[in-house]
Amino acid sequence: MLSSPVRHYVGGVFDASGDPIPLVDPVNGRSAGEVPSASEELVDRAVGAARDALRGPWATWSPADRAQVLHRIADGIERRFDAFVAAECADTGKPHELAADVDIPRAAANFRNFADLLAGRGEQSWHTPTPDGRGALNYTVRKPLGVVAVVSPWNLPLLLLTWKVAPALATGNTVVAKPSEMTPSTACLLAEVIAEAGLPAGVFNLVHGGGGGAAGQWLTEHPGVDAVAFTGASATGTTIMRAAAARLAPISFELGGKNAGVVFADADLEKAVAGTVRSAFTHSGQVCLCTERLYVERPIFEAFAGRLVEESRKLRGYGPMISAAHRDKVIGHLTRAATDGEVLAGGGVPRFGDERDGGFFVEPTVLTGLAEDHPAVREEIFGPVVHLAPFDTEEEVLGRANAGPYGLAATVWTGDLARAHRVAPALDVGIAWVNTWNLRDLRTPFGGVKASGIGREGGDHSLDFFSEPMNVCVKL
Ligand code: NAD
Ligand code: 6OD
Repeated sequence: MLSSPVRHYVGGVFDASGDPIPLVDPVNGRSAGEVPSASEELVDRAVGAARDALRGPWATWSPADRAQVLHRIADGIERRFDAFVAAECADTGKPHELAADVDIPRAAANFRNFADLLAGRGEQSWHTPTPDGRGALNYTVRKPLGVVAVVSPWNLPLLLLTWKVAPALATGNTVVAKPSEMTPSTACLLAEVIAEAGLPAGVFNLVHGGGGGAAGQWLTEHPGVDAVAFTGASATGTTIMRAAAARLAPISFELGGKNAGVVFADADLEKAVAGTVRSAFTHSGQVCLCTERLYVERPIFEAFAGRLVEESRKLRGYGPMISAAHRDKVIGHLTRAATDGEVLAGGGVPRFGDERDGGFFVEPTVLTGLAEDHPAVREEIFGPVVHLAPFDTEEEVLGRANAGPYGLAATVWTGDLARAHRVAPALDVGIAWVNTWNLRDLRTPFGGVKASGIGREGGDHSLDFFSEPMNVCVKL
């Protein structure tokens, strides 16, 4: 929970101006305060503050100085750990252990990871022969892009915001961040931590508000913004890309998915079931990496489906959808799926007999029997829903898994090592997990193909995106 109202942070000053947008507690549907909507003038001021800060003392900070401040920010998050966890749970309704075990530790780890990586980054040089025999020395320096806009979604609010803010600061940029209007609180706490960590005023700025026709649009269209790092829906990516194209600003996009899983008959059935419970139902399916369609080799289809249904019915303590509108969208998919196919488990709104009946919950749901072009099999649902289908051959399942507009992540469950190495790289995705799901090493490339994203984040990929190499050639 926040001890003060949700505030913007511009040029080193906190500010709660702007028309209020109501916040709703997704657990019970009750009012949960409000978030101020930044005016266009405030967004302009935030970009101006970020531009000014590029010419201030920040420009003289060495990579080691920047690494130190990133560690101080991580320390600050850890010091106020409980407040961050409470704020993330209040905004999203997610279970306490999810925020405490994943979101908030990962936010601190994001800062430490990029601080540590800075220490290992070198510059390249070449000795170049010249006709006079004396040669030339070429060397590259990496420069920040300038003012970076970071626009982030509601599902993993602090994790995804810091995943971009940390490398942007590590490479010497200044930042204007805009979190989702539904989940502003941890970003606000982060601004407090950043202020305490001693970053010069204007290096990190935070504005709140909506997307189209509001802060998100004004920020991404702003001529003073040099690059846009965005995580969110693919359709929003198209809009932002158009805005960035007008001034040829670089973009980094992490977008939607319709992730497939493949379970071969030689897999360890119990591990595949347990892994699928995690991959389909973590955060009630509101993680971009969640498995929404699962192909199971025919000889084990019935056994696998039976066990998955059993385990999904045992799930307790799961969180709600982020909003009534999102719950209604998910339920709309389930209603249509029930007519066109079969609901093996869940399929509706649970009844708890307590305040949660006013919230936005959906039962963990297992579907089967839908055609590959059915909306519930083709479109991103972003809820606790997985569709099971049998398959017969490796070639066939690769064709089905690789169909459709998205290509973010996939899982493969098999006991055959050669098959694992054959199938995983043949999947049309940015990230494939074999016999696990969402096991992360922050140095590895993260991102999607097709409508799931543009560019890669993680490790050097992020540091490369947020900086530009420049070559200096010195005649000797
Ligand atoms: P969204 O695209 O609606 O919103 C994301 C952010 O963009 C919010 O801050 C929003 O205010 C802003 N925004 C919306 N319209 C805008 C516009 N016209 N101009 C500028 N900014 C705008 O997405 P969401 O509903 O918050 O998040 C869910 C989506 O995000 C899902 O599709 C999910 O798959 C995707 N996602 C992807 C990843 C990934 O790593 N690939 C991670 C998390 C979420
Ligand atoms: O783990 C990550 O780095 C990451 N970007 C996760 C994204 C999850 C999407 O909801």
